[in-house]
This record gives sequence, C-alpha cells and structure tokens, in this order.
Amino acid sequence: MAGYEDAAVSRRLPTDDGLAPTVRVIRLLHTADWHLGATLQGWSRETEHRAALAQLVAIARERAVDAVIVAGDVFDSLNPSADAQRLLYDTLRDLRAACPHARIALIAGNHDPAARLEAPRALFEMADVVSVGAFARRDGVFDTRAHLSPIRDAKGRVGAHVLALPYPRAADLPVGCDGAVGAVRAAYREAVEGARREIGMTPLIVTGHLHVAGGLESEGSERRILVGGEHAVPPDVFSEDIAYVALGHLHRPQSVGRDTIRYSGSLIAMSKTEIDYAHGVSIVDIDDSGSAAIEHAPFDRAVPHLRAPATGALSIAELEPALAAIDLDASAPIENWPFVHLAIKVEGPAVGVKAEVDAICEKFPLRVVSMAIERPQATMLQAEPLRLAERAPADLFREAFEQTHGVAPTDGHVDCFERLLQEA
Ligand SMILES: [Mn+2]
Repeated sequence: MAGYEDAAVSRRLPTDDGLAPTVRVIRLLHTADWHLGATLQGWSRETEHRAALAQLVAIARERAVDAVIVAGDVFDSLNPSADAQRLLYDTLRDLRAACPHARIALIAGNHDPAARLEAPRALFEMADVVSVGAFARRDGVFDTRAHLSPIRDAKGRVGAHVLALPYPRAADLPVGCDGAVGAVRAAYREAVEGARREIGMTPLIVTGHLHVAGGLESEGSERRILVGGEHAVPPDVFSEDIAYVALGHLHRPQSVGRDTIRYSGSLIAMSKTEIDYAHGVSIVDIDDSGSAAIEHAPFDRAVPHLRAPATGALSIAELEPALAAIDLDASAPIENWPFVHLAIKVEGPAVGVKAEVDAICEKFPLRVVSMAIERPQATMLQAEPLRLAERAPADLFREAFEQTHGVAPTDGHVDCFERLLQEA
C-alpha cells in the first residue's frame, strides 16, 4: 500500500543557519460560521450571505491563496433549505474558479448535518474539495488519512498539510477519559500524532469547532456545546508544533491562548451582540519555518445593523424623530433595508407599546428585529420583594417576557417555557 501521498516530497527545509531568509510556503484563507439558511426574526439573510461570500471569493482570488478552510457551522440548521445548499455549492464552484489549485476543506460544526455535509464526497473529490463531518475510525483507531490532506503552492509543491477535524460529537470522543475536556484532549493528541507519523515535521494546520477557554462569547449566539458541565477546552489541547489552528464556533474574530490559535469569526452578524464585530476572513501566511503571519480582512456590509438609539433608550415621543434622522433609502429593495434594534423607555404599563412602536416604524424603510423595553428604576422594585427561590419559575418568565416584549406571553410561549424547564 502506498504511503500518504506527499510524505516523501514534503520535508521541512533547514533554517538553522540563521542566514537563509524565510520564504512563504503557503497562504491560507480561514473562514467559519457561515450559518447558511439563518434568518433574523423571520427575515432571510441571503442578501448578506451572498454579498459576504462574493467578497470572500474575491479575496481568495486577489490574495492567490493556496487553501480555503471553512471551520464549521457551514449551515445554520440540521435541515438546511434548498436555497442554503445551493449557496454552498455556488460558492464552492466560484472558489474553485478563483483559485484553481487551492485545497478547499470544510468541517462540520455543531449546527451542521454532519452526514449530509459528507454525502457529496464523490463529487467533492472531483472538485478537490475535502468535507469532513465526523471523526473517522478504522478498526477502532483514528483514521488519519480520512482527515489529512496536503496543501500545495501554485507550482504544485507541498508546503503544509491540513488535518481537518470537525466538531467532536459525543460519539466521536474516546471513552474512559477525564470528562469532556480530557476526551477532546485525547482525540486531538491521537489525531496530531497520527498526522506526524505521515508528514514528519512539515508545517501542520489543524481545524476545530470548539469553545476554547479565554475566547469572548457573543451573548445569545453560540450554544454551549460540550457536555458534563464543561463548555470550553484550554488552548493547550493544541500542541506547540501546530503551525496554525483554524477554529470555528465563536463569532468574534480573535486569537485565543496564542496568536496562531484563532477564530476567523462568523461571516455576518448573527445577533445584536455582534453588530460591532469586523466580520471578515483571516489570511494566514505560513513560512518554511512553520511560523505564521496573520492578517484579518474585513468585509463591507450589504445590510446595516443599527441600534436606535446608539446608547440608552428612546421614549415613544422621541422615536419618530430619531428614525427620521437616520440616512435611509426608500428606493432600496426591502432585502437591503437596515436591521434595527430598538430600546424604548416606558413609564407605566407596557401594554400597547408594541403596537405604537410598530405604527411609527412602518413609516420607514427599515426592519425592526428586536425591541427592549426599559423602565425607570423605581417601578422595577416591588413593594415586598420576594426571594428568587420563593417565586414560581413560570411567573418570573411571564414578567421577564413582558418586560422584554411589552406584551404578555401567549399560552404557546408558556408551554414552551414549561417544557424547557422540565428538560433543564
Ligand atoms: Mn458553532
């Protein structure tokens, strides 16, 4: 049986004379968390996805990248729509045309239908696309070759390898380890050791879809995905010999632990918390000594996301002038109208506020996607405050819902809450 195809030609170059200048070996485009098919309060995000992906493809072409890594959460749901799937395939076709020799690698995140992401593998191979949904095992042993592939430069020389590891589902993790963190550590150790046996000390890029401790979360966006009360792995699960760790899951572009363990961040803003992030891609140059130079290339936004007001809250009387002061284009198609997050100040009962706000907002070419109701501090205090433990959870839910949305929850909302309460 032939060895791993490129082991023989991919020896690390000597650099110990201290004189030879390092040379770029490969350039990588790292992206993640596309969440294709996602909606915001029922609104399609396809305009934003298409605009961001077109910029991603243009960057890949202009920067002549040798690899494109999509580090999980390609889709937003386990059952992606036909439109979402078409967008993935259109983008892969465009990437292939933009950088014909580049290694393109996708991994599954916690949102992805892992098996479905792998199902087109026969066709993907024709387009030289690697798609990994789950940890592959053969006779109980990690199957390195199902995850490892070479990255070549424009002249066809192998400069690095990518070890594509998806979000580790419970079934992917070894048993008998010290909790979820211990199991993830063991899985990564086994995988990296397997890769090293094939490629020696050639620069190695590893992927992951995980919460790495120290990373900043985005409120209301990323689910806590590990089991057993632990939800983050320490950065030292990635051994020092790895040239670059291309991560997905956290939506803010950021390095964690060391510069070369990095989240590229999501393609577009997925929640109110993410409005101020510089969504884009990370461009990573890896030289022949295995060291990485990282640059973040931000996108222009197709659809603005705004807070009204920028800070604090507006009274109902202030709302219409505030919206009128925003530079809005009534001739733009509705899919380009800004998404707006409102904060409204209310004194007295909040009943009817939502209808009043809707009536005002309807006059403007914008899309309200959230409304926070704020009350003066005094009315928040109850005459006889009860301890939290003495309150019925359903009553607390009703109050919180009313404060947030300005209306009482429906029976459906309350049922849903009760079901969640039983699961928790
Ligand atoms: Mn995720």
